[in-house]
Amino acid sequence: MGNMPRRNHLTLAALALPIICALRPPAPTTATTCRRSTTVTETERRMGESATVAGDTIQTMERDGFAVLETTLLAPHILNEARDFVLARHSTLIEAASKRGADLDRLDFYEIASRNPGRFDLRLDEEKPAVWTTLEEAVLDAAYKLPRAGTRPPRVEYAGAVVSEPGATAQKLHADGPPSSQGLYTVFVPLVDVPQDGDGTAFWPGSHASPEKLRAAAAFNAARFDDLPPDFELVAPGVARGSLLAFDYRVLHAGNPCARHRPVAYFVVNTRDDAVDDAWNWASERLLPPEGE
Ligand SMILES: O=C(O)CCC(=O)C(=O)O
Repeated sequence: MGNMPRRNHLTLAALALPIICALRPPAPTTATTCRRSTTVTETERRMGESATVAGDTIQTMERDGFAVLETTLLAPHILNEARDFVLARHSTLIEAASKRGADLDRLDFYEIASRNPGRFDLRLDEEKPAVWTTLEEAVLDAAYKLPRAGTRPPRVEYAGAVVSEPGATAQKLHADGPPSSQGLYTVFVPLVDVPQDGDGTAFWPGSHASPEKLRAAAAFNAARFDDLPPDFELVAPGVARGSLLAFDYRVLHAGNPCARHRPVAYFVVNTRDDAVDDAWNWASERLLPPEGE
């Protein structure tokens, strides 16, 4: 879900996640899923965000490359609506792809792409329901806590959804962008609860800022196991529905295997001064007629 060619990202990865996990089990997460409750107004929250909370998030993001962010803006009925929309859209697209006889493990259409067997990326630029505005507001509000790479306020460049199906295999370790993509973030809005060390997203903490870790990830491709650094670990934070998971475009991560439907809305947040364009991430061939035709 980024502005840099995904197909290239995957070449960063070298080994399938199960092999990596077999080498060294994931370490316990340092992230928490505690909800923060507050009575301040939205403006106060944005402008006067407690220095401790914002400072903690900035430190965590800079150190680990990912953080669980709390928000009070996502009520259960909003999340239910978003979940139902994503699952319905996913099944419409899978049905259309199946009717065409497409290989579901390798979908590459304008509206949907397979990111690995059983894991689908849905493009939602034309099909966003009204409730998406609320999700975007929550993401933008939380984005004020992220480290910035430019002088402009954070903004959402792009939105979509990832759906993992029962039987989804582990993703390869990859980054959403190259080392030059500092200041870009993917923010996940899980539409179901995700347990710690469960079927969510696993990260290699600190890999966004480490040339050695990026090199080691590339070496996985060549199966040079000796190149795994001694501090190799994968951390899969628990994220309660209603919380957000933000990660640096550069951090190495992978979706864990999944035994249920796990829908996640996502937003690409830009804190740089230049714009990004995600168009290359998607094929031009459509499964369905464009909206309104
Ligand atoms: O499913 C996940 O948790 C991660 C998905 C992902 O990183 C991707 O599709 O590129």
